[in-house]
Formats: sequence, structure tokens, C-alpha cells
Amino acid sequence: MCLGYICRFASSARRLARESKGDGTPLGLTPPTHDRAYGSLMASPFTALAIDFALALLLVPQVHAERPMNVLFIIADDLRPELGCYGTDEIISPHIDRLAEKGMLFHNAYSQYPVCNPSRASFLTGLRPDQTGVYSNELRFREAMPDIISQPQLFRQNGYHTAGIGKVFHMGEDEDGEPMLFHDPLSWDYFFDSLGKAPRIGRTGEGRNLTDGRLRWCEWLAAEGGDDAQPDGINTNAALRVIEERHEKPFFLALGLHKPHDPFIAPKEYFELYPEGSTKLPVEPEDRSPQVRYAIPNTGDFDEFTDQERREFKRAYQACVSFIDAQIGKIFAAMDRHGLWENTIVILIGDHGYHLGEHGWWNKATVYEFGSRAPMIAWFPGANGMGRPTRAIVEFIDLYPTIIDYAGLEPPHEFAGISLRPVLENPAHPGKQAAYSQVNRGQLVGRSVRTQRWRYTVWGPDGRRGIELYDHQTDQGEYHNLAEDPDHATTREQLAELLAAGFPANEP
Ligand SMILES: [Ca+2]
Repeated sequence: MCLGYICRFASSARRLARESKGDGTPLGLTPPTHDRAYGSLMASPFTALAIDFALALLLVPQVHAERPMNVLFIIADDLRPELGCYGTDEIISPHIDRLAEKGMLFHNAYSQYPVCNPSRASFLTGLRPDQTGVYSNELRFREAMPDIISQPQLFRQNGYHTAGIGKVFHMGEDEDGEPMLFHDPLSWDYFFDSLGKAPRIGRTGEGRNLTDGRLRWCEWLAAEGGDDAQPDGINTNAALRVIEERHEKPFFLALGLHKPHDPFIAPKEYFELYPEGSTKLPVEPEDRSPQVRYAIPNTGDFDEFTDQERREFKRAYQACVSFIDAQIGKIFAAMDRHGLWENTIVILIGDHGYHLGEHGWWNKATVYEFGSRAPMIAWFPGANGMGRPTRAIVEFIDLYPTIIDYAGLEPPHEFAGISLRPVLENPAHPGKQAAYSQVNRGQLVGRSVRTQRWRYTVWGPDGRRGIELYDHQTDQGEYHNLAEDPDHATTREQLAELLAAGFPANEP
């Protein structure tokens, strides 16, 4: 961990913020043209929120004056923003939809790295992957940053009872410093996970591997035994016990749900919500641009997939989504029972995006919109924007500073993210100028920037291994690469500059 780098990064962001005029143009009133947007945007990706945040601090009363604000942080592994509340009618997700109706649904929230461990190490420290140094699932974040104060750890230091249930961190460690999935003794007063401990009946039922065993993870199971025979059901019960036993004292409860991550196992009743054969498959335009070589990790993995297998895959994923939605419903019922909504911040996110056949890919680890964009729904008691969705551009690294802002805690280190208070108080706020994501292909790095209108992605130094430019006004699926289109040369130059501003440690 290079602390010097954090300081350089933070001072660079502050300098950029000082030098810019900012642009707080509300969405929906006068949507920025790209020229106009770049007029302010080129100065800083952080500016609009930084300035509005300062104003919001002056204008908005603190909401945590009387009772300490609890935190309920739910992370669903590989959950993509395809839910009832995101406008996807075919998904049955009533409990998540309820949170979206009550709180704020973020349409444009982006993960900083489309793989579990790097993404979580990033948003649980408020730092970008180039600051954490965590780019793989193997590296423990404590190895990379022994002295970093994680989000739950800060609450623990401030007298909260912190409970980590299931997969919150990815690669953690035990009390002896040995690698251990999900645990972090410095963060949790109480840690529990049931992966591998569920009863055998939950591993029986109807299902199959969709690749004849070639890809071991690629299998589904409509399981016997109900919710409590699955790790997520057992973990949810553990979270319920925390709420029952600890709700009268301040708590930070994080529940990391294992599904809809593969293998796609859920109790059979959730498969029954999705009739066989009714699953819709993505339709790709025939005139799409040739795919940049590194855009997806393993080309050819799914060439043999039949439509039947595609439907089975997607149906199983959807069944897992409804399964975790039901677990979330149990948690919310406990919140109702104990009247906890009025002093509990609730965050629900996936850890990154996921492809269900788009671009020929059935997995994660891309910086396409499908890989970078993830669900984010937030309930902040007393915030003015509750009950309305937002199209503000936000990043997952903003969660840590936002949560502690509303909970009234001091930042333990310089964050790369910033408080989203201006958006939570006013959902018409455009949010950040840009969101950044990155992914490794061996030693090769792909870096991507997303603005309200554009996605620009560069593979390798100077884009020598490929450049992608997509216009979200006309091409939300990112099928038409405009990087070589002379009509967009100026846009490409501006985005190249914006991309560089978000990756100050990038090699030349
Ligand atoms: Ca994941």
C-alpha cells in the first residue's frame, strides 16, 4: 500500500476541484450537450459534487442529532440492475422494489472493478483499485493495506456493534492473519458465514451443468429443502438474530448474499416463478462493430451454447435473484417489527455488473456497461430525495464517505470517493462528471470512463490494444464502436483527457 500515492491522488483531486467552476445542472431540466458538459467536465470529474457538497453542508440540517444512525449494508453477489424497480417486468423482486420506492434508486451507479475482491476492497475502503493495489480475488486487502480502516471497522471504533454475515469482504483473513474467505477480525465484532455448511438436502434436486462439466461453475439446481437449506437462508437467519438481539444499541450490520453468483442454486419454488421456455434472450444488432479483442475475457467459452442452455442459464440466475429478494424481505420485516427505518441507513448493492448473453458473454469481468454498472438503492432517513430515483452518475467508492457523512463520523483517511449528500437531497442532481472502472487481462489493463452520455475504454498503454467509444444516447448496449469515427475525434480526445484525470497513477 502506497500511502504517498493516496495523498498525491487526493491533493490532485482537490486541486482539480479548486480549478473548476463546476456544473450543477439538474438532470431533466436542461440535459447537457456533450460540448457543454465537457466545458466544465474537463476540469474535474469530481467538481460538481464537491462544490454542491459544501453548499449542502451549509443548508441541510444534520439528521442524526438524536439517535445514532444504524447501518444495514446488503451486498448481493453478481446482482445486475435488472429488477422490477429498474423496469424489468420479468423479474420478481418485490422486496427490493419496496426499498427502491421508499428510498433512492440509482440508475447510474458504477463499480470500480468488475470482480468480487477488487470491487469490495475498493468500496469498503473508499479507495480506487490503483490505490488499494487489489486487482485479483487472491490478494487479501489486509496484505495490501495492513493499516487501512475499513468501513465497518470505523463504526466499530466509534462504539457500534459490527456484524459481518456472509460474503462482505471477499478475501479476508482469520485471527492469525491466515487467508480466510470473507472474514476480517479488525472489522467485525461478530462474523458468521454458512457457505459449505448448509444441509445436504439443499444440494439435491433438479438441475445440470450447462457445459457438460467443462466449466464447473456453470450449473443450476432447483433445490429441495427450502430457504433454510441454503447458505443465504441460513445467513439471513443469522442477520435476523443480530437485529433481534442488538437493535436497541447502534449497529452496523452487513449481509453479503452469495446469490445470484454461480452455481445457480435456489430452492425450487423460486424456479417455479419463471415458467420454463418463457425467458427472453438478448437480441444483438447484426451490424454491430467487431469486438475489441480484450473486451471479454475468454472468447469462445459459450460458442456451443444452444438457445435452450441460454434460457436455462438466465432462468436459473433469475430464480436466484427472487430467492435473495425473499431473504431481503425477511430482513425488512424485522426492520418493520422494531421500527428501525427511522434511524437506520440501508444500502443495497450488487458488487459489479453481469452479462447474461450480451456481447456473447455469460459472466462478469468486463468494463462494458453490462460489467461496470450495478444496482444501488439507498435509504437515508430524513434525506429529501427519498422516494425518487436518480440518474446521477455515482461510484461505489462514494458509499463509505456518504454513509459516514450521514452517520456523523469523521473520515479515517483521504477518500477517493465523495459524499453523495447533494444527490440524496436532490435526485435531479447530475452527480459526478464521470465514473471510472478498470479490469486486468493478465498484465494488460483496460480502463474505462463513463459520463452521462459516453463510455470510453482504452486497452493497454495509449490504447495500443484497442479503444472503444460508445454513445449512450443512441447505443445503450454498446454495440457500435465510434472510436475510429472521424466525426467523433474531438469527443475521443476530450474523453482521453478525462480518463487520464481519473487514473493519475496510470503508466505512460
Ligand atoms: Ca461478485
